[in-house]
Amino acid sequence: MPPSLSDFAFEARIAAQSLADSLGGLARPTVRLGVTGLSRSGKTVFITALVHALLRGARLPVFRAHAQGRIRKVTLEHQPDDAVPRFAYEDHLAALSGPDRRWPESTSRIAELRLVVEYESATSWLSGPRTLTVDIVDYPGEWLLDLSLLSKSYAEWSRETIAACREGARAPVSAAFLEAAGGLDPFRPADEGAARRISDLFKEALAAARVEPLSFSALPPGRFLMPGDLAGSPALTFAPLDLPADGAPPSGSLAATMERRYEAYRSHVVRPFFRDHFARLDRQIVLVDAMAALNAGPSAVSDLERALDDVLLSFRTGRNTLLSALLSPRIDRVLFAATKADHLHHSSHDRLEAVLALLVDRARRRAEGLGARVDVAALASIRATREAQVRQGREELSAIVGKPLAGEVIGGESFDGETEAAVFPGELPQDPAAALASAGQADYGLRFVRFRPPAATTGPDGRAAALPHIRLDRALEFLLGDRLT
Ligand SMILES: Nc1nc2c(ncn2[C@@H]2O[C@H](COP(=O)(O)OP(=O)(O)O)[C@@H](O)[C@H]2O)c(=O)[nH]1
Ligand SMILES: [Mg+2]
Repeated sequence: MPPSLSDFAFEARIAAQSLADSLGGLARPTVRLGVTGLSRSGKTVFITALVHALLRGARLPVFRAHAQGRIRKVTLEHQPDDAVPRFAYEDHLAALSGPDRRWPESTSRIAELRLVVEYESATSWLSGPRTLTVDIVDYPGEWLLDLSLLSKSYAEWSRETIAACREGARAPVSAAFLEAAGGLDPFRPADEGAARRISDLFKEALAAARVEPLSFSALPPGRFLMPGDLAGSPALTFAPLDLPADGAPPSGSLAATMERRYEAYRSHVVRPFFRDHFARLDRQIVLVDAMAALNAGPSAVSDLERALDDVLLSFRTGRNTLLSALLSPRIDRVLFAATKADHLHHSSHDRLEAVLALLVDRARRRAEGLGARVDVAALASIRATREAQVRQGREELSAIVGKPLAGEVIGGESFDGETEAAVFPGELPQDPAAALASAGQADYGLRFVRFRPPAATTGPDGRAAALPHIRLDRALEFLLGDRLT
């Protein structure tokens, strides 16, 4: 599609915002760090753990500024954007470190938190302490995948989406929607009830494809799964239709209504998110529940790969548009992180990292061609397990030990949330390609149990002590290290 006048106006606003941000950044060095990932990928836990580790001075050997003792003080400050909810750090930490050790409540909105890091420069001891302001922006990955809609007309999106619904594993969960869509004539007028019904069926089909056992990732429109504050509005009440190959929809027809709403969704939901939040990020971490996709099987894996590809594509959209290209590129580092690595024995952590590297390989080469640094890591923001060797007959097996959440079932035994269990999580194959190829096979043997957060310990001052993690310091070094030299 050729750029329209409104595209230029849109880019001009992004450019103006970018300029305002960078002028502000001159006065006070600031990094806007985006934390994203699909629902349940671990964003809330990651941010809580990261902030806690910095505030409490956890063990972070790979995070150099910290390991070298150059970080003097870290404080929370008022965030710059009054219209964005504050990330409820204190509440989430209280849940994790309270007496009943719960994982934080899940959230479906954007949130922001400002950290101020006072540090000593590694190079010039004379210049005195410096400060780096870190604005953390937590937003649903579902919304990020919406950026692919900006370059698609309603007709194109309809065609693609209907085709995807008919395909393979998604067909059964899309059956009710497809049947209802097949019974509608898109070029005939339709009432609001019919529009709502077909939209609801479409949303149900998306939701069913997202969860186990399918675990698909790339399912825009993102607000259909994560509506934020917009649930029920007309901009969220549309669906793809099986459109005739040619001819514009007559005015007043169902297709015309759907097209108008699709446009409203793009202009009132996708573009403002892109302009006000996404285009202003400097650094980005994308959390990926790679193990869920591996468990679900090959179509979930290839869908995850496509989603990751789309994610990196949107970073390019952010940097290469006409006017923003005149300003310095914004996102210059992207870290893809496979979360919940504490579900695997440490012998598999590097293998998990290799699997993720393979998944983002294509997208990564493209992004690097554009000057952004891309890295991958397998981490656990909070480590809920420890490792043990367990003898079974004559074999020594590597197990992980933790308290399964109440209601979890292992081998027919149901857990109460208080009893410890040793779990044999299975091993990822050494060759990442083999891991992807064998995804979802029964003999593959990856088994996951949800564990309770680790026992809370309190420091001498009575406050929650540092939480155990896996490679959180690596993520910090990649995302912030160069800004603290
Ligand atoms: N064992 C373990 N579980 C985690 C970790 N991070 C997240 N989880 C689990 O994943 C769930 C979803 O995490 P959350 O941060 O709320 O995901 P969000 O929807 O992306 O914000 C949590 O309730 C935990 O059960 C981790 O580091 N270790
Ligand atoms: Mg969350």
